[in-house]
Amino acid sequence: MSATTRMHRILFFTVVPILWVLIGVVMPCHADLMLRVDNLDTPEVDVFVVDQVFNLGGLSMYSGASPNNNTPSVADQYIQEGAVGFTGGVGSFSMSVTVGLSGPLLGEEARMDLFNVTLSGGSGTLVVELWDTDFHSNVVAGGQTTFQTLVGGTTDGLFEIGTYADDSAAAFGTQYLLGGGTFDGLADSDGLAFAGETVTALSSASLSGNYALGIRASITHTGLEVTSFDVDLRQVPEPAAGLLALIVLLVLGSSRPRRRS
Ligand SMILES: [Ca+2]
Ligand SMILES: [Ca+2]
Repeated sequence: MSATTRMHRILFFTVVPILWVLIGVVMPCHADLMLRVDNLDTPEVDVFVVDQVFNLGGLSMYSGASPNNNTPSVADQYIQEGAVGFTGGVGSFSMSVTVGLSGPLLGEEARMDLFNVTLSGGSGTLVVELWDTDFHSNVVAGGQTTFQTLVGGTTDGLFEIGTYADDSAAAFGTQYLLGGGTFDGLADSDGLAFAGETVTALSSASLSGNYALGIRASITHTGLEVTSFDVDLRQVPEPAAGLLALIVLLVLGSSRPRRRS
């Protein structure tokens, strides 16, 4: 067997199984993505959108969760799996545009993004939530799963944001607070620009296997006011790429044909 053939065999039997394990660690299952928009001054949740539920008359075909007595009240705006949206007025909030993204559209790793711009004609609080209940972590015992929350935007009112993980993979389960903040633009007559970044790690004892991620934003206005924001929540990749590169270098080094002296 030539040195080159031996090197190829070593690479195949060493690196391929490692790649297989690493890909399994970061790959979530089919996403179950939900968007809620609720004016707290009106009874019940006002808007509930479930990804890929386009025909509200055919709900018997939908086998996913319908928590807290919510049934989809507005059809999914986007044909892409992993994108949900709502555009319209909700009570004193005369216009609100929301787009929520997750997998598979946002890739194979756990990641969600919530974008919103809301205009009010009066006082009230609007709660906008994006949840995905079907992420998966194969974190080993003693390991941890790390999440990053990025938030930015502008507000004339009071803006509060929280990102959450739930180990039982329940939608609207706020078991672990991952990040967020409170940004108060009420005192500023000309509004407030804000930004924040939070990194949180959960141990394998707290989070493993199937889990849910959620973004919950609360917008409080007192008149003709505008708030806009974007929140990006993602599972930070473990240092697998660096580890893999090191393993490949070691294998290549050990299988390199030796020069004759
Ligand atoms: Ca309501
Ligand atoms: Ca969709």
